[in-house]
Amino acid sequence: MVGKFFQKPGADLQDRVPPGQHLAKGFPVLTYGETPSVDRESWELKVWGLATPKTFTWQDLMAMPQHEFTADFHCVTTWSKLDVQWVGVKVIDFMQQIEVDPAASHLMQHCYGGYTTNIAMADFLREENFLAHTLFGEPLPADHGGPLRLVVPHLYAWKSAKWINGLEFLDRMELGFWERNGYHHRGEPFAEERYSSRF
Ligand SMILES: Nc1nc2c(c(=O)[nH]1)N[C@H]1C(S)=C(S)[C@@H](COP(=O)(O)O)O[C@H]1N2
Ligand SMILES: [Mo]
Repeated sequence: MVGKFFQKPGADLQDRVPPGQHLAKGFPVLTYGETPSVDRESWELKVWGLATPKTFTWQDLMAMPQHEFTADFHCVTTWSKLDVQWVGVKVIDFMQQIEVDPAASHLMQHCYGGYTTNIAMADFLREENFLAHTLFGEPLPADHGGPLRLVVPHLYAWKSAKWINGLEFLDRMELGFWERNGYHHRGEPFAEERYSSRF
């Protein structure tokens, strides 16, 4: 898929672009279904399952430490975008605000609109993961997941839930939307974990 909107990475960038990926010139939008419309005033993020249930409002999120992040973004449909600039809250800082049962090994990300995606605790609790509300200096546009999305740079971007509104802590792996439809349960781009071997 090399053409007007994609280019092959130059030699200098090759170690940053996973196998089988091409650089996108813009920042494509990839959504299954409609873009939900959620305003910051009514937005909520809930945690449940193997965690003490708690609901966060926009104000709660803004009171947490804010950081700038620059991260590469890899969609399994073979486009990557390098150096995406975000502002948001580190997952590890967010986790300070909740109480999770030590038996929790996995979680399910839930979204406005019904999308889900699973992730192991070890992949979720990484220093470089964050909840983003700003993209290239502007409020995160609705089609990119605004008001708030998760960003997990070390996995394919289908693990980065847009319009996130729930974290369900689990003591086993359950499969989310794309994972039930043939995609890999983990999705590490440099290992090309694209599809599930069960299909
Ligand atoms: N809620 C929700 N989150 C989602 C998706 C989706 O369809 N719904 N698509 C995923 C996929 S496949 C990708 S590649 C990225 C795309 O993010 P973008 O549209 O900001 O480029 O979001 C991920 N998060
Ligand atoms: Mo994707």
